[in-house]
Amino acid sequence: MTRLTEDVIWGVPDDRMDLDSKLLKTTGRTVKGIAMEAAGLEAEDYDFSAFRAAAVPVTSGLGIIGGFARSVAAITTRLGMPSTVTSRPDVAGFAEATDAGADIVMMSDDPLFMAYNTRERRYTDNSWGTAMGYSVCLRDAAGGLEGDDVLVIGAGRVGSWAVKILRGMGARVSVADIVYEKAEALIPYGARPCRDVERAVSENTLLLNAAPYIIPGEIIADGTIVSSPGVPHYYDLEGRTRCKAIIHDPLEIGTAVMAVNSAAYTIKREMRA
Ligand code: PYL
Repeated sequence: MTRLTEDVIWGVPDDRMDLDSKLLKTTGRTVKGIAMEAAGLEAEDYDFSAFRAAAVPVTSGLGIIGGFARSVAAITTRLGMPSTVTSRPDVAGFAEATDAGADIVMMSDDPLFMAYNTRERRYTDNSWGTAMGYSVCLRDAAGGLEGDDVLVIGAGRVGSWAVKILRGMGARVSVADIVYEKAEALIPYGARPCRDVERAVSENTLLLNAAPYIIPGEIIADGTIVSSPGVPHYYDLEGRTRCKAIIHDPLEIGTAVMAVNSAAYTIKREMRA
């Protein structure tokens, strides 16, 4: 998982990239719509105002990323969740969130970013959220994936989840990783490992790029749809010309999916009651 930097997420608090407009064009859904679909909430819309969210900065490991907690709180606010950033980090921040009655606590150290539902004592992690969100984006942009060939680039936590999720959507999944053994480890989940990523890219028009891999445009097939959570994110002019759609954001889709999925633990329990 590549660590974000302040300059990559600077525009998230004010929604500078206007992600909803971009996603509506390519997938027909807003961020919230993608998140609800990813969390298995059938409703067209949902009022999340009963879920109070708190983003807790965490100083462990490589420390706080400037603007990270503020970006997370802006994302949950855009979902309709009343959101705050705690004034203190770490355990004191978690205590502050708990005392304030937060229902969803968002916090990340270097290896794990979670949305913890305090009512259900369950969490959703960002790797799953990102993989699910970007798989839903690819499926919607492609008009369905049943029986279609999809190439997943990167067999890390996001790519590995994406392989399982895309297989669940009926896709025929190939996977490439700079460490071939990591791609091979996904064979039990029905994936076909590829040794030559450039050849695999040129032979596929549905890609999920979950690696810090900058794909040279000249190997991309015309009409390709790339669902691209990986950072750093860059497609050259040739790549942008050949692609039918390139779906990317640095943080929002994965964070929105995990927050909604975490709230859905409560929603689904109450539906069963
Ligand atoms: C969750 C992001 C998505 C991509 N890479 C992941 C990353 O950068 N993880 C580290 C996040 C550290 C946050 C820091 C803070 O500001 O609270 N501990």
